[in-house]
Amino acid sequence: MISMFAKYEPSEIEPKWQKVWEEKGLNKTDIAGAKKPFYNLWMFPYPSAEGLHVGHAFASTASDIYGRFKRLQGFDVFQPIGYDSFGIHSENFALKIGEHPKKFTDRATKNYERQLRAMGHMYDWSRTVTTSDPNYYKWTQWIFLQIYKAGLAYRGKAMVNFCPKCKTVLSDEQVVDGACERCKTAVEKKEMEQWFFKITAFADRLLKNLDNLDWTAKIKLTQKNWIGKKIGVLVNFDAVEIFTTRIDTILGATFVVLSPNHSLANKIKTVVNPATKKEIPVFVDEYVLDSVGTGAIMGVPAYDERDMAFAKKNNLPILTDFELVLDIKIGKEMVIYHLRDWLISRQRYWGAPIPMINCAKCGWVAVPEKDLPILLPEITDYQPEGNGRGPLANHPEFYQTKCPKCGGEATRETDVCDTFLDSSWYELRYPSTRSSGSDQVPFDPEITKKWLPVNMYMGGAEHAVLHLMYFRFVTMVLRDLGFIDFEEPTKSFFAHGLIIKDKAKMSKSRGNVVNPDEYITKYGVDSLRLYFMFMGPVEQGGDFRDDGIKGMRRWVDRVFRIVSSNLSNLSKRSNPILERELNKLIQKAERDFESRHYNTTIAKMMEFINLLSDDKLQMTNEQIKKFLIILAPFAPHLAEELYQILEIQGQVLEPRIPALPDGRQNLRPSAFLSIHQQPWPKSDLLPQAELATVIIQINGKLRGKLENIKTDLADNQELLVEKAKQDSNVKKFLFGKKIKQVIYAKGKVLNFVCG
Ligand code: ANZ
Ligand code: ZN
Repeated sequence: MISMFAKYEPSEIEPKWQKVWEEKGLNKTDIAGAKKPFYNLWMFPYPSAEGLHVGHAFASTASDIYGRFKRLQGFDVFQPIGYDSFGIHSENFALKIGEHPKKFTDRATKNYERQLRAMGHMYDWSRTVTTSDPNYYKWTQWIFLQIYKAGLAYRGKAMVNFCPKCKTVLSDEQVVDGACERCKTAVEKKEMEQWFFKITAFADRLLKNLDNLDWTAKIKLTQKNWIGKKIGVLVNFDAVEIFTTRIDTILGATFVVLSPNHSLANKIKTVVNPATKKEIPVFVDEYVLDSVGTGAIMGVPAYDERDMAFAKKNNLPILTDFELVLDIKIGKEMVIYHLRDWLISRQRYWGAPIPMINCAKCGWVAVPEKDLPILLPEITDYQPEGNGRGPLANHPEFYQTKCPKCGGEATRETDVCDTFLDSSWYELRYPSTRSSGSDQVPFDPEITKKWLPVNMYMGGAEHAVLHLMYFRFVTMVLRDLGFIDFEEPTKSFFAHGLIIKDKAKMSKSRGNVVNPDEYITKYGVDSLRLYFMFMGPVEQGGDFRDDGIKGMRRWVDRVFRIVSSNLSNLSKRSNPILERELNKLIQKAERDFESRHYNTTIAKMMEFINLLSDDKLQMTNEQIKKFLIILAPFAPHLAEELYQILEIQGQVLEPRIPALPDGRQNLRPSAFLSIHQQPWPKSDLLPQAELATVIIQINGKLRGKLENIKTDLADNQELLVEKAKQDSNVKKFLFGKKIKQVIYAKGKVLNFVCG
C-alpha cells in the first residue's frame, strides 16, 4: 500500500497539472490531422483594466466544461481564445488613466491571459488572436474591402447617433434605451456622412435562417424583433401616405397622426379617409416615429391601444360600431423592417483604419489589397475631439497619400472601423492563424472547410443584436463572394445567465465585486468552477455567496478524502447498488452536459459521495475511474490528481516501474495518460424513456399535443411555448387573445391562461 498525502492542497496540484498538460500538449489541437473536429467557442473578451470579470470567469467555465466533455466523448476539440482589444471600451479606459491605448491593452491582455490560465481552461494557446494586432486587422481591413467590392459598403448622409462623451457616432445596435452602450450617456442625433454596410439587404435571410438555428430561444426572438419585418399597406389619405398592418380597420380610422419631423407636419389640418370618404383631423405627435413606415398613421382607437390613449387625451371621437373589411382593394402592399444599415465609421483612434482613399478626381477609391495593412500610427494626441473627425485627421503624415487609380494627391479616410467589425469574422481566423501561409490569407480554405461552422458557441445575451447579428451578416457576404460554403457562422449558440452577489448587482461602488483571483487563492479553482456551476442552470446564472463557495470547498475536501481512502482500499468486487447509481450518474451527466444543466449533475455526484460514506461502500478500480471521468470536466485538477494516484497504484502492483523518490509526483513520463484523454464511460442501464408527450391547454381546455418531445426540450419551457404556439389548432384558439400566464407541469401539461 502506498501512503497517500492526506491533505488536499489546490495551490499545489492546480499549477502542477496545468504545467503538465501544457508540456504534454494536451490542449493543443491537431488542426490538420483531427478526425472528429469539434469547434467549441466562447465569445472572446475585451481586456479590461479590472482584469477578468467574474461573469467572464463563470461563462468561460461553462464553455470549458462543455469542451472537456466533448473531448471525453472522443471529439478533437478545438477551443481557442483571443482578445477583442480594439475599440471604445479599452480606449475609454486608457483615456481615463492617461495611458496610451496600445500600452494599456498590451498590459491588460497579459493579465487576462494569466487569469484565464489560472482558471484551468483547455485553451489552445498556440492559436490566440488579438484584434489590435496588425496581422489580424490587416484582414479586418480586407473584409471591409470585400464588402465594399460587393457593393455593400456605401457612404451615406443620415441622421446618426452621436455619443457626446465618446465623441463618435454609433450604430443603432449600440444605442440601448437611448444611451451609448459603452458609457451610458444619452445619445444625440446628428446629420453626418458616414460609411454604412447594407445589412438591410440581408434582412429576409437573417430572419428566415433563424428557424433552422439551434440557438437560445430568447436570442432568436430578440433578433426577430430587431429585424422587425412588417407586412402592411400604404394608403393615401389625400396627400398623407400612411402605413398600416391593419387595413381591415380602415372604416374605424377617425384621425391621422404625423411624426414631428414629417414634411407635412403642421401644414395640413384635415384629410379624407379614402374608405369612408369622411373628413378627419390631422395631428402631430411623438408617438408616431420618423423612422417607421412613412412616419404617418391612421388612428383607429377602437383597435389600437396607442390610438385609444391619444384619442382619450385629445377628446377625439371613438368609433366602435364599424365593420372590419377583409378584401378591401386600397393602397399598395409594403414590407417594412426595423433593421437599419450598419453604421461602421468611428471618429476615434483605437481601431482599424478604414481602408479607403478620397481623391478629388476619382472620388472614393479602395486601398489595393496588396497595400494592407493600413497601419494605425502610434500618435500621442489620440484623444477624440468631437468635431466630427477622428484624431487621425490631425496627422497629414497619415492621411496624405497618392490615389491608387490616377496617382494624384489624395487623402485617406481618417475614421476607424467599428470594433464589431473586428469580431465579425474572428471565428474564421482562429483555426487558420499561425498555419503556414496565414499571412497570405485571412483563413485557409481547407482548414475552414474542416472546422467551420462553429459547433458550439457560448456567450452573453447582451450581444443578441450586436455581434450575433453582425457576424451572421459578414458570413453571408463571404459566402456570396465564394470564400466559404456556409452562410451561418454557428449552428448552436447558447446564452449564459448573469451572476449577482448576495442578491445584488455587482458594482465597484457597492464594493461587492467578486475578483476570481482572490477566490482561486483562497479555495482553489476547482472549487470555484464547481461552485459556479452549482449555482443554477448555466442559462440562469446565479447568486454568488461566500457561504456557497465555502460549502463547495468542504465538499471537494470530502471527495478528496473519501476517494483517496478508497484508493488505498480498493474493492475487488463491484457492489450492485454502487454500480447502479454510478450508471445513473453517467446517464444523467450525458444529458445535463448537453443542456448545460450542470448543477443537477453536481447534485447527483454529491448524492453518490454520500452513498459511499454513509454506507461505507468501497469502489472498485474501474468504478473510481468512471467517477473521476465525470468529475473531470468540472474539477479537472482534482480529478487528474486522484486518477494519477490510481494509475501509480497500478504501477506498484507491477514492480517493474520504480517509484519516484518523493513518492508523489509519480508520473510515467513516457506513457503519461491523462484523465482528460479517457473515453467517456458507457452506462449499462437501458436508456431512460426520453420522449414525452406534452398536452397543450388553453384556459384548461385541451387544444393540442406535442408528441415525441425530447427531454431537453421538455425541460425548456421557453422553447416549448414557442413550439406550442406553432401548432395550427393552438394558433387558432390563441388568435386575438392575450396570454396572461403560462403554467407548465414539466413534461406533462402546458396551459395558456388567456384573457
Ligand atoms: C392601424 C392599426 C390598427 C394599426 C390596429 C395597428 C393596430 P405593429 O402593430 O407593431 O405590427 N404605425 C405605422 N407607422 C408608425 C410609425 N411611424 N410610428 C408608430 N406607429 C406606426 O406595427 C404596425 C402598426 O404600427 C401600424 O398599423 C400602425 O398602426 C402603426 F388595430 O394602423 B396600425
Ligand atoms: Zn484619383
